[in-house]
Amino acid sequence: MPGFPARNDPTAMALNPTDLYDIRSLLSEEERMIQDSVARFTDEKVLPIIGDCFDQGRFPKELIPEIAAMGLLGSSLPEQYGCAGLNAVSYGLICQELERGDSGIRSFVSVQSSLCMYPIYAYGSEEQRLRWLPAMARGEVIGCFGLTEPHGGSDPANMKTVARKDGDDWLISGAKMWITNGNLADIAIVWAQTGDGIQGFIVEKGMKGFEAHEVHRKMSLRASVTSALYLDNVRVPEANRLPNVKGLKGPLGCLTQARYGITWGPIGAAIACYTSALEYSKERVLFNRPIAATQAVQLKLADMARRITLAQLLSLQLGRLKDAGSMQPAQVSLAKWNNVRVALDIAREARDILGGAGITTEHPPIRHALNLESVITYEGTETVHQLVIGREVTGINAF
Ligand code: TGC
Ligand code: FAD
Repeated sequence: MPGFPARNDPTAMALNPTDLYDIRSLLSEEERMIQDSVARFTDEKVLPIIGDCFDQGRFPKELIPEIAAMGLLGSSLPEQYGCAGLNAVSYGLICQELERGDSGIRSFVSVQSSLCMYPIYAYGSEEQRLRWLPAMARGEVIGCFGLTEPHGGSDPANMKTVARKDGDDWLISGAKMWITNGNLADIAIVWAQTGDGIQGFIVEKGMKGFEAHEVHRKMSLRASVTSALYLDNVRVPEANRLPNVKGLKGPLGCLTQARYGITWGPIGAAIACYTSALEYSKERVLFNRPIAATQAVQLKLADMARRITLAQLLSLQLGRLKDAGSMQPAQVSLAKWNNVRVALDIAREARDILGGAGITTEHPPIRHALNLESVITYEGTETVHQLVIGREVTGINAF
């Protein structure tokens, strides 16, 4: 900074402000390549339009073909279903780089990949996999996931949606609320009570009695489609029931996949906010010095860098555990809780460093802060994840 003393030791190699621990060196060459290509996509295709999309309340669906062509839909599923067969760390890096653009873009990919393609892959018949997965990987069929209901999402065991057997078919009735991609989707994975536990069904757009209504007036995730789903005696053939799972562990198993990705995504949002505040603070001159030269602002920036570094290490270790096949749901809960909280706090602090300029979508922090208000609620609220950890360490269920 001209006119201001720099580091004490000018010969020391400068660290990368967004990767103080050189965590990138822990990635394989393939993982780095994937991160770089998604980062380029975010820089070139997402960032130039996303502020306007957020202002207009519009999901940029024109990006879907390129997202699909890059192999980002169902990226961890096997190549025999038209997917990229990447490891868990690569999926995490994809989420991180997409959410550096906007949580809405990462949400779209999370839902398609972890909440729709994953259950078809993990719980579906071979016929269902072959019918849906390749087309979903190509982005030609879009999915959504209906678990939450209007009376309370934290306790899905208490769902009211029912599926009754009627000859060779099922009749499904109920309502689902806050469903990402709802009005975009060609199919919905709908979870319903049956006489034999909770089961999953592939409900297709156009089936009689099935409607999606978009949620308006959102102040968060404005560049994402959120809907209510209504099912009034929708006739669904037995061929659309996911045959290989029964009980709440079905939907919760999908959530573990999606929550894993969500531990990474908000790191991207946090990096975007921190970088924005860092750059702004070096330019903004008050009381005859850049605000970056004040101790108060440096404390905030240093704390952001610390928290981002810890979140990165947490997700990377989680990813390595997942790739080794030993990741536990409670470990995912801890990282989802920590990393979303870190990102939300960083977004709010970055917004503050930008002063009045921080309240417009010309700069990313307010958009990320508003988005992260959803991210901290969906896929299990912060409280739910805290109680999962509480249950894990005490052995007592406090829900
Ligand atoms: P509980 O008795 O704990 O478990 C019932 C069965 O499920 C198994 N299980 C899990 N399996 C896989 N992954 C997990 N995370 C699991 N957690 C539990 C468990 O072993 C048991 O299996 P079994 O064989 O013994 O029957 O169930 P509970 O009723 O006590 O509930 C626990 C609680 C509160 C943690 C759970 O209900 C919960 O996670 N609630 C939050 C619901 C939630 O997260 N909803 C998210 C909806 S989808 C969404 O938000 C998408 S946003 C996407 C986007 O836009 O990016
Ligand atoms: P509630 O469950 O009613 O919770 C209200 C409050 O009570 C929260 O603060 C909660 O932490 C607290 N609480 C709950 N239990 C306890 C307890 N035992 N002790 C103390 N406090 C407690 N769902 C889907 O199925 N599919 C989707 O695609 C999807 N996308 C979403 C997109 C957006 C933008 C949003 C906002 C939500 C989405 N959801 C989706 C729903 C989301 O998962 C739920 O909002 C979430 O699970 C919480 O449910 P709820 O909103 O009904 O809140």
